[in-house]
Amino acid sequence: MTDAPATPSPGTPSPAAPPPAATPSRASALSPEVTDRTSALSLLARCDELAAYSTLPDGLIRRVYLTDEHRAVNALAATWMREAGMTTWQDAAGNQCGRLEGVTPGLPALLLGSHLDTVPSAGRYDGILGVLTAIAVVDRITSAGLRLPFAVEVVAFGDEEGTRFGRALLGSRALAGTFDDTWLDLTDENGVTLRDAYTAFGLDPARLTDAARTPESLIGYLEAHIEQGPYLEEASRALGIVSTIAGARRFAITINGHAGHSGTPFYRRKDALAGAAEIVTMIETIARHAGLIATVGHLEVFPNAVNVIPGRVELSLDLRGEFDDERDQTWSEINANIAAICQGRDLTFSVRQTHNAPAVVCNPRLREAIAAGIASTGNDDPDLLLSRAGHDGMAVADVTPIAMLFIRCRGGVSHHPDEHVEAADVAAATDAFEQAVLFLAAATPFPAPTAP
Ligand code: HGY
Ligand code: MN
Ligand code: MN
Repeated sequence: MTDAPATPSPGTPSPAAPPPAATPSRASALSPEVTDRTSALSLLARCDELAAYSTLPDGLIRRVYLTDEHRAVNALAATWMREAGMTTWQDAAGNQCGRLEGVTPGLPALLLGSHLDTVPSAGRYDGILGVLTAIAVVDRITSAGLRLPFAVEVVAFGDEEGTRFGRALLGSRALAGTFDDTWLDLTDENGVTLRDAYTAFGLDPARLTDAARTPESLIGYLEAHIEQGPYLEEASRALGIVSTIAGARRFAITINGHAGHSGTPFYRRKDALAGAAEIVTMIETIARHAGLIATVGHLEVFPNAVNVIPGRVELSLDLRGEFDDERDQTWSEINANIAAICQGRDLTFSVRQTHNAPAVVCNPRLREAIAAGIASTGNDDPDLLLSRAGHDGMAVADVTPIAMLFIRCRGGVSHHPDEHVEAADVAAATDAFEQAVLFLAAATPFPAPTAP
């Protein structure tokens, strides 16, 4: 599958070709074959094809980092990238990359991308549609014979969801150069370390830094993604622009009580689950009041028997907000209330932070490009939306400016097999994303021709 060096090498500069028109008429320039390959129906068919790579039976989708399914979807994405005129390689962290050179080889790149991994029982568009939209845009640029004043790269990230190792954004952190080597000791549900998983996948955990990009080699990152709303649907709009990606903190919280016989009277109990239940509703109340989002999505009860008082409960907390200081203030309040609830019930507790991603504000210039792209599809005055979901862009923002295009999805439903997008919205998104790239191209000076 790897058919090019891990890092694209700048070739010999060739004389600059004449710059393309700022807004070329794509429709007239594309061959029918490419028009078909980059149509909404083709993109949706590719989503269906990728959905088949899953570890779950009965058509359910679960595809996680550094597995056979990951390898297979990378290979498929690489094939489509090459068909679109890109050279391809899998980077040192297992991200599948493709590159279309600009007017001269070796120019800084505009990255387009999203992720190919999924949560358990996932939909087929979260992340995946963004990768396919990016490939389609490059396909159209290649087919129209355009040479841009920058290279365009597509990155299909291997891990955004963090489903396998409990830590999100591993692929995009590696690309941004912010991968922390202590994460190599993380384990999956079978006790396999991330270090061993890299080795089994054919990657060298000691060479992860090879995946890191430099700010100088990039001009920005654009990502198209289903909205996971339902704000676009409620506003009857197909497309929107992301203002900020909410910052998220995640915690593993353990409540300790005392297990015992279910005949024990209430006044003698230290019931960890009763305390946890109070904590879950307290978290909801505080987060609602603060205007933030909080989710307790994972709960384990020990020993988990019908006639035994729960002696220990482990629960997760995912807390998100637009402003980091508000979110941190809310966490302090939640933490103080956990302490008060535990004290009132004679329980003890411990907290471990498992994830901390600051909120990321999208870059105004790149946002303007997305707005121009949306306007070109006739969807004027698009909504500016806070993304409550996390995205690869959060990590990529550490190395280059980012912006995002949101695509309406039915009912805002995501992380569920019912995830659904309309073909007309996918068509509009592909056109808008293409025009956003061309808008940036028109606004970027061409490199001075190099003397032969
Ligand atoms: O958890 C999230 O927000 C994202 O879907 N990974
Ligand atoms: Mn997701
Ligand atoms: Mn996603």
